[in-house]
Amino acid sequence: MSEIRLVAAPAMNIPLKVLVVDDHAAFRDALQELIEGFGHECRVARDGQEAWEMLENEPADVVLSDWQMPRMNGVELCRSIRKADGEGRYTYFVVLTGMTDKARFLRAMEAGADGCYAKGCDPNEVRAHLISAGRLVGLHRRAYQAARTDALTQIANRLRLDEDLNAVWSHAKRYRRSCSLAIADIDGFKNYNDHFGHLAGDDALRRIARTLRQEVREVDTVYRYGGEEFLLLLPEQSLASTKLAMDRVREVVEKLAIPSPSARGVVTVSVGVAELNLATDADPSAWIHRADGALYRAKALGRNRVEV
Ligand code: GH3
Ligand code: MG
Ligand code: MG
Ligand code: MG
Repeated sequence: MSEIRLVAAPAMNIPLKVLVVDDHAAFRDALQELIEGFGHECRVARDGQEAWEMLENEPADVVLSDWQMPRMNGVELCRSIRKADGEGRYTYFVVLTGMTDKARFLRAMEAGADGCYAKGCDPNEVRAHLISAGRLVGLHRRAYQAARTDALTQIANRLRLDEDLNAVWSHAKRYRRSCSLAIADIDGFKNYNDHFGHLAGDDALRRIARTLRQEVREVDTVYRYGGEEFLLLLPEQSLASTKLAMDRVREVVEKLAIPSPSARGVVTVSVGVAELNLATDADPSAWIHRADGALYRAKALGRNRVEV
């Protein structure tokens, strides 16, 4: 069984997007050259305000910032970044200052900095900051990913679904884009477990999850919705083409020929499909509810079929 590892490796060598912020041109350029020499991407900004505007267009993994600068100082920049850092992003922030008063170092840390050091261009010291940054940024990325992944099947989980549904919903509202949704439920799965045991059931779930993932487009997402229920989001896909796509998927699952105690002799799925309708769906759950209704009909009409 695959395990989700959150422990950071001793040294993270992931390439980082770095932003150096300093009103002193020579220092800025020297730092940039050094960082690029370590194999990271590095942009520069002349003050906090310029950095803030650059980060709005393209976030950075690491910011190395001077404290005293015109317009917006380093600690103000740090506070703004911390407010904007969403769940999916953590900006590692280091203040490099010419000031030597250690009480100030503490103030920078309290404002959200990950480190505050005397300004310098020592290659080993700069490299040390980047190792520390890579470790934390990597850890954050893995934790974020793990929180949105189903441990059994390694596909997207409910949390990811809730976030994506909200995103699809507002995108569709704003741009009048279409999207279809399918719910696939394994037929007679309780019986399967009772007959072959829970571990064999887990294997079947993993195989079906992998198959669904392989059979849809790159832009589609497959989620583990419930125990033996999978939800698929298919952007820009009409009801008719989703029905066709899911008919094919249903057939592929059947042809996996996973032996089953059911009358059909192999594991099958029933599928309900619904296209987003902004005129009638009050919220994403109304849309899911319609797909659920279609799934219920597929079950009632004999299973191993797709209904809309
Ligand atoms: P139907 O054709 O109407 O869908 O019948 P069903 O037996 O599939 O439906 P039911 O909802 O009664 O049973 C779902 C079963 O799925 C019961 C539960 O033990 C099994 N299940 C849910 N999650 C897991 C899991 O993580 N692993 C295993 N092995 N089984 C699971
Ligand atoms: Mg300065
Ligand atoms: Mg079910
Ligand atoms: Mg079922």
